Amino acid sequence: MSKAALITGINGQDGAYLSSFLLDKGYEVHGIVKRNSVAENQTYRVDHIFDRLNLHYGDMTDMSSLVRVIGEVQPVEIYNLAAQSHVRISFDQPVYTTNVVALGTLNLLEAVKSLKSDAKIYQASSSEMFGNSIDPDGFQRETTPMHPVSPYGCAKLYGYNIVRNYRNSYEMFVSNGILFNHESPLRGTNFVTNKVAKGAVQCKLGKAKELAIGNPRAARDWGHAKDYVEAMWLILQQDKPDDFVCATGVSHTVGDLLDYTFRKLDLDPIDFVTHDQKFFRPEELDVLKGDSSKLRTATGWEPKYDFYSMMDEMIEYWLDRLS
Ligand code: NAP
Ligand code: F7E
Repeated sequence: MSKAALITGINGQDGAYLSSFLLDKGYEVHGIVKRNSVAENQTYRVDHIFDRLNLHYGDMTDMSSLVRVIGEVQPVEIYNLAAQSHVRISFDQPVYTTNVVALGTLNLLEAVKSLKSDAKIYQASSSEMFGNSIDPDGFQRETTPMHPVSPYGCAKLYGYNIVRNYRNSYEMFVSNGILFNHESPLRGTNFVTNKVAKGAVQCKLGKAKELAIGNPRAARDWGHAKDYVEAMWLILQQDKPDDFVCATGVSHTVGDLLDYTFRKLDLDPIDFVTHDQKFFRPEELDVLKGDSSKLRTATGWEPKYDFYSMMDEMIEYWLDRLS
C-alpha cells in the first residue's frame, strides 16, 4: 500500500514541484486547497497531474478543517507549505499574514497533536527570518541570530520557534527547512525573478516598453524550486527531526538579474528598466547568502541548477508562452 503525504499549499510553486516529486517516489499525494471563487485558475500549476492528486478544501486559519483532513488522510508525512508568502504584501496585510503563517502553523501542530498522529512534519521556514543579520564570513546559517524585518519574516519566526517548542515538548517529528529564495517558471510573477523574466521577454517582443522595479541593490541567494523540494523530502527522511538551511551559497543582486536577463535577449536594461517606490519595502533586507553545509553533509543534497540555468529556463518559458 502506498504511503500518504499531505501538502498544505499544494497549488503553490513548491507544492506543484513537490507533488510531482512525491508521485514519482510512489506516494499517494493529498493536498489542502483554500476556497477560491474561481476554481479553475487556482489549480493551474498542478493541472498536468490533477487526476493523480487528492485535493481537500481547508484553510490554515481554520483548525477544524485541518483536523478533518489529517484525520481522513492519515498521512505519514505532512509538508506545511501554505502561506501568504509575499514579503512586500505582508506589510499591507500584516494581520492576515500572521494568522496564516504563524497561527496557521500552530493550528497544524495542534491538529496533529490532538489526533495523536505520528506524521512527520516539514515546516517551510525562510531565510527572511534572518533579516539583516549576517555572520562575519558573509553567510547565514542555522546558528545565525534571527532578526526579521518584515511581518512575513516575523510570522515565519514564530512558526520556526513553535515547531522547535512542539518538537521538544511533545517528541513530535517536526523539522524546519530554512530555505533561501527559490524560483522557477511556476513562481508568481510578482516575485522579482519571474517578474523580470516575463517583463524582459515582453520588452523583447514589443509587448511592453518598460519594466518598473524596486531596490536594484538587494542581493539574494537564488536557487531552483525543483532542487529545493528534494531537500524538503530528504529532511523528513532523517533519523531525527532537526533544522536545516537550504541554499546555493551564491548571491546576486537584482541589478545582476536585470543585466543577465535583458542581455540574454540582446537588450540593454538601461533602455527599459525604471524604478518605482511602490516596489521598495518599508524596511529592506539587503543581502541573503546561505551556508547549507549541514544539509549537504547530512543528506548529500546538491543543487542541479545554478542562477544562470534557472534564469535561462524562465526566459525560455516566457518566450514560448508569449511569442
Ligand atoms: P506560494 O507559491 O505563494 O504558495 C503558497 C500556497 O499557500 C498556495 O498554494 C496558496 O494557495 C496557499 N495558501 C495561502 N493562504 C492559505 C490559507 N489561508 N490556507 C491554505 N492555503 C493557503 O509559495 P511557495 O513559493 O510555493 O512557497 C512555499 C512555502 O515555502 C511558503 O510557506 C513560503 O512562505 C515558504 N518559503 C518560500 C521560499 C521561496 O523562495 N519560494 C523561501 C522560503 C520559504 P492560493 O494560491 O490558492 O492562495
Ligand atoms: O524579492 C527586490 C526586493 O519578492 C527579492 C519569498 O519567496 O523569498 C521570497 O521573498 C528582492 C527583494 O522575494 C522588485 O526588494 C526589487 O529584496 O522576489 P522577492 P523576497 O522578498 O526575497 C523569501 C526567502 C521567502 O520566504 C518569501 O516567501 O528583490 N526587488 N524590485 C523586488 N521584488 C519584487 N517582488 N518586485 C520588484 O519589482
